[in-house]
Amino acid sequence: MTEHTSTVEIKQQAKNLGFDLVGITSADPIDTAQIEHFKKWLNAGCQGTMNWLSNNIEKRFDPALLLDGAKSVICTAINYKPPKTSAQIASYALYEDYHDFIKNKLFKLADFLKSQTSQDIKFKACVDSVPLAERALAARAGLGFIGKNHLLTNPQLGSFLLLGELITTLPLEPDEPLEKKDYCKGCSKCINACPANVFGNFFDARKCISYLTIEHKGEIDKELAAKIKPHLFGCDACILACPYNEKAPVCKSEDFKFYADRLNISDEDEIRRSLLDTRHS
Ligand code: B12
Repeated sequence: MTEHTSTVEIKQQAKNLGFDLVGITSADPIDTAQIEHFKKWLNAGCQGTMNWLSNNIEKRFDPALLLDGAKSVICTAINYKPPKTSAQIASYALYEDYHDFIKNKLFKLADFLKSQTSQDIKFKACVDSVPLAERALAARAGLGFIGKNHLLTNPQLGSFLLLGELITTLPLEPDEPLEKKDYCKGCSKCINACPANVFGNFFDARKCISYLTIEHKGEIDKELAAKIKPHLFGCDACILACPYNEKAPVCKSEDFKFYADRLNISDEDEIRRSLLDTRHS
């Protein structure tokens, strides 16, 4: 495999493996402005009790600190728009655990790359729990834009997208980000739909129902607690309000197991017991 020649095949292989979107970016650090944004967000305390977000902070901004000699990041996304949504459970949790599901596909993509070259190439597969600025990299790789709801949104596929990255020492031709324009022009539906008013200068995770029902450990403020019902695990309000998701296609993956019975769970303890092991530690 020669430098900058085989990205078409890599992308085809990624599509064959079931990824809906794939794009390539360099392993260079993310923009300084985004690094500053993240640090200010932490300083403002918006991470709440998710203390793990301030660990390994430099790695989060620089893929080469996660993999020695990293040259490229292959960014992927899986469309998980469900056939039906639940008012109680975030849509991603209606499926099998996406971390392992996506990681296995990334490992298969790495095997394909290894089979194409005699070079000794290295990889690191990242899905959610690795300290890496996934949305910033996906935007740089051309997968979509960052919407007002802070979600990586693709103009055709919307924002029911789960991200995964393969960092590699292989040098690859990078893709361009999407054309720079205001993709959310004139629309504030996500901001207005948020039951907890999280959108301001920063995304205030401390108020986010997803944070309160999945990540937060400890007492919940009474005023916030009143806003949580009917949500039991996560919240999709800012996703469901987005017009890009109205016309987006439903998840077409046959191997991403969808648990239709979770649409009908009525017992709070049952749902929390069965889903809480998917949260970060
Ligand atoms: C912590 C976390 C949370 C927290 C905090 C959310 C938040 N907005 O920060 C909580 C628990 C609340 C949460 C909730 C959800 N999460 Co979450 N979460 C993460 C995690 C682990 C880190 C996010 C982070 O760095 N936050 C810090 C803030 C400062 O980051 P930020 O606002 O995104 O800003 C960064 C970039 O977007 C960029 N940036 C900012 N502005 C702009 C503007 C432009 C133009 C550009 C190019 C870049 C850019 O710079 C910043 C620095 O990196 C990521 C996985 C990962 N490793 O990245 C998943 C992740 C963001 N979550 C994900 C999901 C699916 C969700 C939920 C939809 C789950 C649910 N239904 O309950 C909600 C959505 C909430 C929302 N609207 O953001 C997906 C999002 C996929 C997507 N399409 O964007 C991710 C990427 C996991 C994955 N691998 O798929 N999450």
